Amino acid sequence: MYFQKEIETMPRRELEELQLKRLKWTVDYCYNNSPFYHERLSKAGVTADKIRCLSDIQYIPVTTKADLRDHYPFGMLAQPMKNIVRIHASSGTTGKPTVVAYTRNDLELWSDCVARLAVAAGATDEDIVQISFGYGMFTGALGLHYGLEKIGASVVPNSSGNTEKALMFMRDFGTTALVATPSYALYMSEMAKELEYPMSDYHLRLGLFGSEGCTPEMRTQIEKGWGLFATDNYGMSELIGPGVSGECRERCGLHFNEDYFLPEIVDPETCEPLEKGEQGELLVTTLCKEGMPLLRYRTRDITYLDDSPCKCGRTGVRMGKVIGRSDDMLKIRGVNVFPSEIESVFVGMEEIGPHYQLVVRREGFADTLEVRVELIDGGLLERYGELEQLQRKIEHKLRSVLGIQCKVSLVEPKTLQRFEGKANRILDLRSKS
Ligand code: DLL
Repeated sequence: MYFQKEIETMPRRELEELQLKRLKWTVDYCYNNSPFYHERLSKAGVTADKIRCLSDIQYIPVTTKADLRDHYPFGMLAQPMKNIVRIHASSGTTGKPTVVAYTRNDLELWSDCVARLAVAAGATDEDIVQISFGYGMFTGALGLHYGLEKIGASVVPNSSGNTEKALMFMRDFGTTALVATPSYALYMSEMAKELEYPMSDYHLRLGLFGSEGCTPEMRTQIEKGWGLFATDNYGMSELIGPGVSGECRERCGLHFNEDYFLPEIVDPETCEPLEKGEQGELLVTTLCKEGMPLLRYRTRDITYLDDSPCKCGRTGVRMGKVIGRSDDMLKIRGVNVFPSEIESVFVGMEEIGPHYQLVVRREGFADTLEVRVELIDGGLLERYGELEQLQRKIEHKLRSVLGIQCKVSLVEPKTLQRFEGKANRILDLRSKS
């Protein structure tokens, strides 16, 4: 099932022609409508005429989050405020948030993108979908909301928080699909099990999860907990919000909405393009956006692209799971560590659950990493021999994957923090020591 079959299954050559036409349009549009890009492009000597093929995109300078911050709040806009119909902001925790503004056409293309990923994941107009992202400046909730309404699903704008009430609606409404971060979906299933209602009172069959990464193990746990089929979708506020890419039922990568977003993979240090299929930082150029177009935006997300055919028939290039962010990457004793590498160590270990926390300290001149992991069975804490054996096993595995020594602390079930939005599992105490 497709939402816009013609676009979603467009032969790649045709799609690339369309991208080139739209890239030229965007460069021209930015030059003429955005004072920020007018200056950038003039300095770089780039006009639409200089773009003769897609790889000519390399002539265009990259745009960074710092550019957005420096022009906070509206300095990146390419339309007067009277044409802007919605404003969102990123969910960052430090400094000024980054702002994104939409024209009416932008909202239309946004909901099309989300509708595509929802249909690709298996959502239909028969679904009752509960949105458990926080409504507000965050793009997640309203993004999914309008996309799902567009396909005719019954949308329940429940928001995040007040989990017991959300679970009550789920039981009473017969909710069939859940929109949330994977960590919140997991937390909700834990809570559902603690309530007096049997799990047969819930009817979830589909999960549209995104906004943060999720290991295969965690996904399995969410699927088992709810008895649903989980899919992943990716996006970021600056680019539009959710709807940049999403998984189909084959779940072998996230199909990019390439008619609207042009992806590139570059070396995060040099911004030089990498070979096809290589892992690096994702840069994205918006191809039709009017309110706040972005040229070669540095997402900081590390992933790869795969344009091999997909069984579902969609031709949009597939993006691998985000393995981490080049700026959220932890640097410990000179070694780059991505939380997802640590998670991969936990996969297949029955004794531990998916909840963990990383504590980084500075002791003397050296950084130390403590990995706190929740046990499934708290009884193990009494069985010292077994506990120590497990701890050693994890430490050993971490050492071989990360190349550094770290300390593992196994803690009681349900003692680590749970999250209603994106999980924040890193506690970096280095600046405080
Ligand atoms: O998280 C937009 C979104 C909302 C996407 C709902 C999907 C669903 P921001 O708050 O600006 O926007 O955060 C963007 O979150 O650069 C990634 O690092 C991370 N991220 C988003 N989706 C995924 C995903 C929204 N599926 C940042 N897997 C991005 C891994 C993700 N990381």
